[in-house]
Amino acid sequence: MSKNTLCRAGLLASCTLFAATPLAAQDTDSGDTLLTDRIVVTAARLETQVADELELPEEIALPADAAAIAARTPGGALVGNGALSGQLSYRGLSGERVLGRVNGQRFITGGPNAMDPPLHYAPAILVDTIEVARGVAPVSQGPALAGAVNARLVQAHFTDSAKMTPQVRMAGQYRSVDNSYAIGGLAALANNRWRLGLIAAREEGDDYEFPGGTAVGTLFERNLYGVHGGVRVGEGEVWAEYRRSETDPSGNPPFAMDIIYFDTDFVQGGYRGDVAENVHLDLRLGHVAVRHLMDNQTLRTPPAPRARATFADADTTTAEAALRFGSATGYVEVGADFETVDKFVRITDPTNAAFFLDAQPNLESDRFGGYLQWRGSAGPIEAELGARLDHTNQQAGVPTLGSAVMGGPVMLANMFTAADRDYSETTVDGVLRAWIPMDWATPRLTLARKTRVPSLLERFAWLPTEASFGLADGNIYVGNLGLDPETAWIAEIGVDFDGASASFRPTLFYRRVDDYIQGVPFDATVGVIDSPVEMVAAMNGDPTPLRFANVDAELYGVDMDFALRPVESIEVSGTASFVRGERRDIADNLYRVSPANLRLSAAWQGERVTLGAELFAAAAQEEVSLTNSESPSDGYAVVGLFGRLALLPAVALEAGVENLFDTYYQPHLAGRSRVGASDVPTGERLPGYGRGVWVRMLANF
Ligand SMILES: [Cu+2]
Repeated sequence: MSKNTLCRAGLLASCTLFAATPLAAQDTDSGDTLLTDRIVVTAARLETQVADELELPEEIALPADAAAIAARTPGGALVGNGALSGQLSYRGLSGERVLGRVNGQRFITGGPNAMDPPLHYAPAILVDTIEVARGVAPVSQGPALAGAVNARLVQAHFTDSAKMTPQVRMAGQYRSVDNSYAIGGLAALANNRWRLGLIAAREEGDDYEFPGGTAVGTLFERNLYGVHGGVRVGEGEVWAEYRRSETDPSGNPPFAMDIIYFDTDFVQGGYRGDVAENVHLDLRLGHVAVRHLMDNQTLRTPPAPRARATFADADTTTAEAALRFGSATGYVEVGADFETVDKFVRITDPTNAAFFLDAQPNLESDRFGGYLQWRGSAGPIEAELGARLDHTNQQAGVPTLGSAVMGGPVMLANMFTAADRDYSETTVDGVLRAWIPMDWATPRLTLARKTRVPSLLERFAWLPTEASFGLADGNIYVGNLGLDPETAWIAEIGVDFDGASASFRPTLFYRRVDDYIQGVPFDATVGVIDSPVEMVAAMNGDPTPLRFANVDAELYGVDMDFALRPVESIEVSGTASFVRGERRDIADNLYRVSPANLRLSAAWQGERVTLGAELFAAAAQEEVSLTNSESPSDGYAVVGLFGRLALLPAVALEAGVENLFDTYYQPHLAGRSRVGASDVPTGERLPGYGRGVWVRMLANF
């Protein structure tokens, strides 16, 4: 039993709805899903020590951004950079330190400032479940320094009979606060041998309202469609899927530019299944191609005086193989994976064809990895133990500059071209998890060493720009060819208390990150413009640029989820999270670390009706980063109401009121607006959504 069991038993009544179909009977993206909190399928197989699954919350209006749903996990928080550009912060770390995947597929996002973080490609309206690794990810999931999240989109499932039957799943939502709608669904045909499904979603929203006006430049629009299928071959399945995501002009107020488009194709396929008695094989090939344009003219009001439009491409090809000997709870797994990445970013002036700069000139990264993972028991102790080795090569091409570009950037491009632009790193990761299952409590321990190779941006950003994978602190950054990989040493202890009418799962964690990569002052003479980098940065509005460098950091905290069911029809549940992040080499705090917070919901559940309220409260954050010029924030509390009505066994209506008291608040992790003509003053943190109503219809046949 876990919190989720309680939730899904009642509160998240969507499970009652969706459990009717043979969901998730076979969609193992890899062996690790067997270690997952997969309550919907069979309660007998829970291994909640490794990962949690979040279903779509019925307590809130579905945010377009699935990162906002993932952020409901204990230790989770949302880094807000735009309606479709949210990042999951997990235990104080975000960006590329948290691995994000869609349908188990790894890929590199396209925007140099992470306008498309991984979950950008998982419209909430199409999400089936979000799997969040508890604490650290198993080595089988590949490199992942500070956590891992995987969004699974709805898909067709095999049935028990030879007869082809249709599967239909539809959802639609209207939300008043941003006048947005989202519709999405699955139409599929399947039997016990074949499955074929089509998915599609469309979302559109206006600038949102807050107490005090309209947050201009926050509108969004996105379409996604795809096809997938599988056929049973022997004891396994051969499967394939293709998806295209098209984001249309969408605002990013904390950045200098807004999204004009993301046109992104996802393709992957493979085989998964038993190849012999107790031998499981998982093979997977994938490719993701991101094509992106952003500018500071189309949506920005008023448009920036100096027109800029930036094109960004990113391509990722992956190949993975895993062979498992043994059962789900006692095995040895050996795996190998390969990932190759190409990135290209060109900054242009739409009014002058002779002005352009290749800010990321054909950056390439190739990674080969291998791992060994064991799962078994020793007496009363259950354990998972794994180690992996990765070798990464990184290269950069030669930047091309238009003839209208002169002075400092030309000098920097020449210096970069003359430098060594070929690097390789070998990294070693290890994870040990152990737990002792008992009747009402499961004490658990995790020890891990996790690494992260510097990103292509952190290493090769030769041109000082604000591109920083979404830090949005207003600083101009420049790359550092000499960076070393980050190494995190992680320890956590916790206990899962599970009773019939209550569950409580606290975790205490410590993360020591050596060679933590963050911006530091470019040189010792801060503010004195005595280098080409400072000259170029000053011309672009920041005379005190930062360069990425290895520093030392540590994070510690405690978080938990809980659920209480004092009587059958009432459930109280929630999460509480606390984290501190500090530099170890100087007296400063880490940037964009969430303040202590509490989420508490209470629901009454009748035969066909559920009614409830949810409170989210966050403390003030005074522990801010001086290096990143971060400002403190105030505490706040917001309340929402929600309800659900089961109309038919397969159709439910959900509705609610968000921010009931129309509270003005500014989430600490929200970016600061740079839109001139908005009711949010320039430089202020974007406020949370004002009061609004929402209504949602869900159908599943
Ligand atoms: Cu962008």
